[in-house]
Amino acid sequence: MVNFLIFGPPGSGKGTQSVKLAEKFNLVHLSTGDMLRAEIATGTDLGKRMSSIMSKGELVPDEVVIEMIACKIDHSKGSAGFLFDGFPRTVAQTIALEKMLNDRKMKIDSVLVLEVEHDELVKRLVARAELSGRPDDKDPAVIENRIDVYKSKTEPIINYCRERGIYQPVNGMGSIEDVFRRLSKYMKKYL
Ligand code: B4P
Repeated sequence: MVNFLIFGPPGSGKGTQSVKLAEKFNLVHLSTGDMLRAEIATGTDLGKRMSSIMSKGELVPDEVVIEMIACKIDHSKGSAGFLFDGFPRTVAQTIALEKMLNDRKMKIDSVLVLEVEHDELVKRLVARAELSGRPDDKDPAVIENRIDVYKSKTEPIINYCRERGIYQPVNGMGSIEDVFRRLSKYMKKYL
């Protein structure tokens, strides 16, 4: 099994690319953002509690996403590996994921980090707001807060991964197809 993390600021294209990569390489795509939005859409107690946190652009508590992911890993069988999208988002989540995988005789093989300029991130999220109606895309102040939260809480994961030799920066600028080709090239080395 080969396991990848796709990583980058909000709007860097994690979700967009993960769908295409999971299909191409027969990976299970696990998006904590999608899982949380599904909880909100179906009106579960968890969804109700997480909705206000997400609409402000803050991160939901680590234990919530760690539990969701552990459950999904144990119920996903028969693929070439996992593609984690938007998880982990804190160093604590990264350590928990490593432990979860190690306990199951797996590991993180590569962390693909999409690098996109600030103005392009804002442009993409504002454009998505028109189509998705996502509350966290509608307000420019919330978009800026998400980018700040990424810098303070999520970016430190990069150093952690660099020390483990699993950090792979990828240029996330350009068309969806250009970025897809670049990511595919790195992933092919493992598959
Ligand atoms: P996520 O659902 O992970 O979403 P995201 O970071 O906003 O976006 P992503 O990078 O996936 O962008 P996308 O491909 O869609 O998180 C949402 C929220 O959930 C978080 O703020 C947090 O509250 C919560 N959450 C999720 N996981 C969590 C965790 N582990 N811990 C705590 N909280 C968590 O692309 C954006 C737009 O750009 C799309 O419209 C796309 O079409 C467009 N686009 C993509 N690539 C493009 C390209 N190359 N050119 C032009 N447009 C492009």
